[in-house]
Amino acid sequence: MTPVTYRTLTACRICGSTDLTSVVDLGAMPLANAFVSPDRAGYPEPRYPLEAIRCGRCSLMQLSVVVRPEILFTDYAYATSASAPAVEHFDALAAELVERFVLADRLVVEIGSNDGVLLAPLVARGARALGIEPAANLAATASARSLETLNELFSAAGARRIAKDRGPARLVVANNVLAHIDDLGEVVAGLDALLDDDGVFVAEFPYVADLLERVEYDTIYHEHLSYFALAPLRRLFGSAGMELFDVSRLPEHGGSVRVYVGRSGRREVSDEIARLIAAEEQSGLLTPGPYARFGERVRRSRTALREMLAGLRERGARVAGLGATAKGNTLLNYCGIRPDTVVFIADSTPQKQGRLTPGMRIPVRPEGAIMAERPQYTLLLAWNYADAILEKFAPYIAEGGRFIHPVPIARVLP
Ligand code: JHZ
Repeated sequence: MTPVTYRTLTACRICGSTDLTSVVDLGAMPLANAFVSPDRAGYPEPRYPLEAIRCGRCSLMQLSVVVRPEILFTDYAYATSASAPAVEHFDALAAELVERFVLADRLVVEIGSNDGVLLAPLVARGARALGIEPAANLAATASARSLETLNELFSAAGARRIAKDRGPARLVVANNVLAHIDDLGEVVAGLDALLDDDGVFVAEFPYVADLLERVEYDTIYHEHLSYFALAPLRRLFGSAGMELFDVSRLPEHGGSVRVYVGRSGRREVSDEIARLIAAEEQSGLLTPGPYARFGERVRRSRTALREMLAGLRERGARVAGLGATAKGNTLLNYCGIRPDTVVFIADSTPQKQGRLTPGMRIPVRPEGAIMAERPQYTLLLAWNYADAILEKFAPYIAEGGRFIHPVPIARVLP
């Protein structure tokens, strides 16, 4: 019997409606973080449908299929600490959370704690931080840094066990994780079991309004099951006796939102919640319009990038890439960009180096390869870090090197 690797969505993950319509179909794609070791290069890799759909009732954009989390997350190539700006971001977040929610000596649980990038500054500031991380390689990295990490997927049963063993948590935090979880009801039940009466849940996730506006179609991949606006999330927590009490917009990952959630009625609710939801309503984000236009804008973006790269090839220019990102793999596969066009991709993550990108099979090399080889152009696959990367690669730019920023429409930097 063939093992079940994915399921097709039949109803909206938040409101249960079966009124689901296609937003954009990116075709059959390999998994965005499934980097291939060279000895496996001769073997084809599994592909899964990659299509975003929209719920006609609550407007949640989501994927039409759910790949089993064990396939995606047991061994995970993305290590947050490989990106210096992310380390700074989470250090600042730890400082804010410890001060605002008085976390010294309190239990803080992080869902999807990766290599401990947030656990470390939380512990340094006196919190009792515990990570939950399904990837064995990352949980081991964090544990080696003396950051206590449970190697498992977050579940309501696991949350009850933690609360029983260690007492309730003052804070549960989940960054770039909510979008990855199929059963959001299970998350809410876990939070209910784990948080103390005044406990807070803080989550960051890419904001669908920014994704649509800036044509960040490459951030669509199998790990990202949901593309949240605030309105559907308010509905999710509201149905479980919890409420959003604060929100902020962030520049991270092309535009993100950070929400603060507590038990209903326990904390003063910021006007920002109503303001952002009103903005979502006024901009049409909760209507079909922006989603219907998105597909055409994605196809135009692909054409512009392909034409730019074809022109460079004709002129004999050498092009490399920077950032062997998950989104880069959506972009490369959707645009059909192969090693004859982008000869290698440089990346600071040791686990990605020496491997080939999924699907297009472009070799990943250490970051130093850009300065050593000096390709005339470098495709910026980690465009979310454009400022930091342009600064870091100032010597490359000074010698005539240029970056290509691929979305919304390919352009050359600086
Ligand atoms: P980055 C990840 O997506 C995966 P990715 C995940 N599923 C998710 O939800 C999103 O983040 C939000 C490298 N790099 O952050 C390091 C350099 O080489 O854009 C990383 O491999 N030099 C959890 O993979 C990659 O680029 C540098 O100077 O799309 C960045 O990956 C910098 C700054 C980064 O996320």
